Amino acid sequence: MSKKLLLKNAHIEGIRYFETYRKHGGYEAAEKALKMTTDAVLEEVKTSGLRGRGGAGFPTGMKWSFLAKPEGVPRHLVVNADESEPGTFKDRYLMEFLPHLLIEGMLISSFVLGSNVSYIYIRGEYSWIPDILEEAIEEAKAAGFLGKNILGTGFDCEIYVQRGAGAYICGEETALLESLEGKRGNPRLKPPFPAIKGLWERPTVVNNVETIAAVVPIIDITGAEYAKIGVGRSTGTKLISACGNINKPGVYEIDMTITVEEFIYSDEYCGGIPHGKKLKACIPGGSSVPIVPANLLLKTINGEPRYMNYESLADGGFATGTMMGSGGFIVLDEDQCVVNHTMTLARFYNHESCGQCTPCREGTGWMYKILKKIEKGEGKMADIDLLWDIQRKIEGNTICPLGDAAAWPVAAAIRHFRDEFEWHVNNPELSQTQNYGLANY
Ligand code: L3W
Repeated sequence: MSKKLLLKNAHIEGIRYFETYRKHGGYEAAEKALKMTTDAVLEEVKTSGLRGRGGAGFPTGMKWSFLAKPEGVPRHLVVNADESEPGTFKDRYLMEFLPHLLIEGMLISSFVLGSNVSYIYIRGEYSWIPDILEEAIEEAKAAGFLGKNILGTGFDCEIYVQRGAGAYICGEETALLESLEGKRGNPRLKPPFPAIKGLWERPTVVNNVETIAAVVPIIDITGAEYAKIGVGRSTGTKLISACGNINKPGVYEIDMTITVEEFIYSDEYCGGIPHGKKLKACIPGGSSVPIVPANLLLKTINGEPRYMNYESLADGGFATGTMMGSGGFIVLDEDQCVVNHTMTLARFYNHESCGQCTPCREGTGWMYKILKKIEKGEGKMADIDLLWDIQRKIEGNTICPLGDAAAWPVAAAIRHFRDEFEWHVNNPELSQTQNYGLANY
């Protein structure tokens, strides 16, 4: 059974409220941290090996140590709660059920970073959550854990919640900052990174909700103990939002030593595939990461079991591996059609492209049109090669990773499931009424 650090108290009735949260040890990590020096707390986070939980897996302690500290310039912590990646819904769970865990993590992180004004930027579609967060902020303030001179340390901190307006691109950190400044959410060129020039050109750390929440158990049990959980550079626990063709969709906290097979089939997690169907493929890290067929999902190319961690999921590179990403675990059974699935994603990325970069603006629409044609049985073999060519010309040629995110699912689908694309081309009549999965198993 995986160790629980973030969700250990999630089942307690009323844990959303300050009084109950406090009764179960809430804000004790903040009390401990605010008695330490900021350098000592930073050291704990570095020792923990915590990596960004939003998708990139960048070491959190290293990001914090990059924060510029020019004299007299305010610095900010911005929590990225714009969770819009298809298949990803773990931050929603944390904010809805454990808002004080996020607020406490923000207090500790703001203290280390010297941020007196910190923000939560939340996707507009999570329309009911800002009220929950604002209520928690008010409660924390009333108890002296936010506001002026917190716990008599002389440290001041305010937290504000800002709602987005429904654009996926605003989950990209620089687009998020543009939006937070009141502008259209177009990504900025990096460098300079936000740690140097972020919100209103001030040094800013942008971290995912789960990353900041994880700071609480790190301080609680110490960075060294946190680093003992998991394996290699995949330390601590990770939230996985599991969906698709599984018996028990939901949010699971795993330590990163379990195998993919155990995660899909064990009753503790996904509980297997409904109606005894066969596993066809999985996208383990949210829609942006490459789809992997069952044979490469359960085992690596060397025949080793594949584990639910950053390194094992990526083993073999894009040719045979995938990515941990945001932990949005999407399972496809034998009845699903990869062409149809890829087309749906292509439509999403085309709709969400901000339009700044030509390869993404034009390429995502072009890919969607070709995929639609193939899926309807109106495609030619040459269209499959054209699709491959277009995705290659998008990848790496855009300001932000949305271009890559649109290209990778197409590349992986063609690489691993070319036979399905060819089936649609070779069976135009069947394509109009059936999908590949149902017709071939
Ligand atoms: C200072 C340097 N800071 C890097 C910082 C940088 C950022 C972090 C990671 O994309 C991925 C994307 C999606 N000095 C620095 C530095 N940093 N070098 O480190 O940076 P980067 O560029 O590797 O990634 P990113 O731009 O943050 C995120 C993938 O995640 N993804 C996304 C899922 C989306 C959600 C969602 O909707 N919530 O989870 C899923 O896989 O494709 O590749 O902070 O500033 N020298």
